[in-house]
This record gives sequence, C-alpha cells and structure tokens, in this order.
Amino acid sequence: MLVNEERIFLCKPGRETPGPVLYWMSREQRVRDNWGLLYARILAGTTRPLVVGFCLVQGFLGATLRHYDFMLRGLAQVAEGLGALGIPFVLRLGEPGQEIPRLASELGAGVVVTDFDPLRVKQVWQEQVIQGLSVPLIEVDGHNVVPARRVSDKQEYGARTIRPKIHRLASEFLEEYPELTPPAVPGPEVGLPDWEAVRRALDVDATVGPVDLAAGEDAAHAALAAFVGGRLARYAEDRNDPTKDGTSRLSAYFHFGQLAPQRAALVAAGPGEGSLAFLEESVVRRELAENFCLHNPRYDSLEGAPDWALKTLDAHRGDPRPYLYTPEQFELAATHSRLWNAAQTQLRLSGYMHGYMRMFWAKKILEWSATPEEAHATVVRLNDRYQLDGRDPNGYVGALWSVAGLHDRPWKQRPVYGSIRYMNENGCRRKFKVDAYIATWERAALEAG
Ligand code: FO1
Repeated sequence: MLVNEERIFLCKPGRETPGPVLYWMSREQRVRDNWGLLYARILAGTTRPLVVGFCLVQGFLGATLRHYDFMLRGLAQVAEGLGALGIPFVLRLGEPGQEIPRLASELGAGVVVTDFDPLRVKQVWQEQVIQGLSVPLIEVDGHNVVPARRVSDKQEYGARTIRPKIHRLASEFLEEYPELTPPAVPGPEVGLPDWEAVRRALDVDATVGPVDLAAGEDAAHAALAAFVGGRLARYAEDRNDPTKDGTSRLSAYFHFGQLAPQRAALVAAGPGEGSLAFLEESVVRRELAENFCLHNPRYDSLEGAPDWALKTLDAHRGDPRPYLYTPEQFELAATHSRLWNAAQTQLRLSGYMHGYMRMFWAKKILEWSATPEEAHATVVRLNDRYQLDGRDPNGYVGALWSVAGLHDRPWKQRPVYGSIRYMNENGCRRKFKVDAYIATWERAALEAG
C-alpha cells in the first residue's frame, strides 16, 4: 500500500459512489509530500477525476492579516502547482460545514478525504461536514511522522514516555513519499482563484501586519536546505542562543503545512548531534504536542495542566507579586524589564520569537500577572495574535509548559512559581549576549515608531 494504512482514519463510513474524489485540504497546504493528497490520488485510480477544495474561513481563532497573508501567498502556489498536474483547486469562502458538503454535491463527489488535525475547531468542522455528506469522509494524518492516532491511545506523560514509542515506530513511518502522478481523468475546468478578490472579501484584523518572510512550498524547501546546509551541524549548541540564527525557522512552514515535518526529518536525519537534537525537536517534541491536543480536550486552558502544577500554583496564589502588569501592558512591552520588552517587540514586529526567549517571555508573564489563569490567557492570546506559527498544538503545549509545568517536572520551590521551573535574566545572560539582543530590538522599536 503506497500510503500506510495507519495514517488513514474513517470519520464517516458509507458507500463510495463512482464520482470524483474530493480532497478537502486544510492543514497540509502543499502539493509535495502530502499523504492526504496522495491517498486521494490513489482513490481516484484510473477512472475518477481528483479535485482539491479549500474552505477559507473568516476570523480563524483570532488570526490576523499577518497569518492570512502568509497562508494565502502559500495557497496561491498550491493552486499553481496543482494546476500544472491537471488537478483543479477550488477555493470557497465560508464555513466548512456548509461549503464542503455543497462542493461535494456540486461535483457529485464519490468520497471526501481530509487532513488530521487535533484542534477542537477542526473536530467541529469534521462533525458538521459529516452531517452534510452522503458519501464517506476519510481523514489522513499528513502532519506526523508517526500518526498521532497510532503512537498512543492516551495522553503521554512527557517526552520521556513518548520518545521510545516514536523511535520504535519511526523505521516503519519515516519513509520516502511516493510520486504524485497526474490524474488519469481530467477534472472540471475551474481556473485559478481571483486572489485579489479573495483578499478584498476577507474581513480580518489588519492591525497586525504581514511579515516579510517568503511563503509557500518553494520558500519552505529553500529554508530547509539553508538550515540543513548551514546551521544543522551547530544546532545542538546554537539553538538556545537568540542572538545566533541557530534555529530551523521552519515552524511557520510546518504550521501552515507548506513543508512536511517528515520531509524535514528525512533530509535532516544523520548521526551528528545537530541532527539528533533537531529530530528531537521536530519529531518527538512536536508529536508530543499533537498527542496532548488529541487526548486532552482542555489543551488551551490552564485546566489542561498536570495536577501537581495546578496545586502548586494554587498554593502560591497569595504570594506577593513585586511586579504586576495588565494584559495590555504586556502587549505594549511596557514592563520594567528591558529584556522582556525586547522579546515582546521582536514578537510584535517580526512574528517570531526564538524558542529560548519564548520560555523566558512566558514565565515572566506568570510571575508578573495577577493570577495564573490571567497569565496563561495572556500567553496564549499574545502568542496566537503575533506569532506567525500561532494557533498550533506546539504553541498550546509551549504555553502550558512555561506557565504550568506540562511535560516538565517539579523544581525548587519559589514565590509565585511554587515548584514550576523558574527562569530569569541571569539565566539568559549565561546563555547569550543579552545586551546585544536588547539593543537590536530597542532600535527596531524606535524605527517602527
Ligand atoms: N484552515 C482552513 O482549513 N481554512 C482556513 O481558512 C484557515 C485559516 C487559518 C488562519 C490562521 C491559522 O494559523 C490557521 C488557519 N487554518 C485554516 C488552519 C491551519 O491550516 C492549521 O490546520 C491549524 O491551525 C493547525 O492545526
């Protein structure tokens, strides 16, 4: 079987009809290395057309123009790439619960394929689409090396417990992708979407503007090549230094599905410690986040944290807070800490914050907020509003790791933190040139006005 059956999950059983195959693209917004698209192509065989549909929703979990701009630039390349293979790409604006069943019936689709995504909003969409469909809906996990539904049937305690399961299964799933061949039967002539009209129709918050990061599959593959060719070797030691461009900078491409994490793993795999560190981050840590969001319905609230963490945060609720800021003051980078303000400025202006700084940035929000609940809400809101890769399982887990010890362990007791791991500026100073980082982003803040 060209697509491992463990990646396939039958959401809505039923009898296929001989009509076209519709691949409802959502998470995996790419032509290459896309298991859902490959599976839909296999179902089309030699007798049925294959059509790709994408439903563009307004206001996806508070996404801003920054996110839609990056996504639409990538989707335009998807439409071109599919067109070159003779596969029509249909864009619909509205709610998937209405638009996908409507498109399926317009096409007389015989079966619908879609992407695995553990986020609640996607499960709701799938439920609504299932109500409106009379043919089967099949979900394919195109995001994980080891399919999330396969690696574990419960919430894993941490990297320590999921790592051996992933390593044991990696040899079965870390495989090369089969070739996507043009369909044997041509689909309906639909032409390319009018992207300018789509942008005009979008009603999104434009106060958080686009970033100048190149978007789309080609840019993602170039970024991967640059990382593997240049920085991978030193990744193990450089990844924690925000003044060095040591990280992969691939997270936005993973988030919008413009690059398959499995492709990155295939290209970066090797004996060096940089490769091992990168595979730990891009496979073990990322798939641990998928596992958490799939099995914990409260993945985006403080209640999703481990009991020991909630207890310790509770016990220290009344501790004096020498510094206290409102969510607005955090958003405006208006704290007493020049380092923290620099991190918030980098986030606001560039849509990216280095992984190490993200942890420091979030932990200080815990320390300087009135309650742990408010702190967690501020971390999630600012992350999803400004990070290009916001609204992602990785981000929800990162917020709970920083604020409430998810996938971490108890540390030495401290005021406010209790036994949640503590971080401070001195820790940053031991890791990298903090003054250079501050100077960079204070200058950027002045230039941005
Ligand atoms: N997925 C869609 O199927 N349609 C959308 O219009 C859409 C908008 C969107 C905006 C910002 C963002 O961060 C994600 C967005 N997604 C959309 C979902 C994305 O494709 C990913 O599936 C999830 O965010 C990651 O789990």
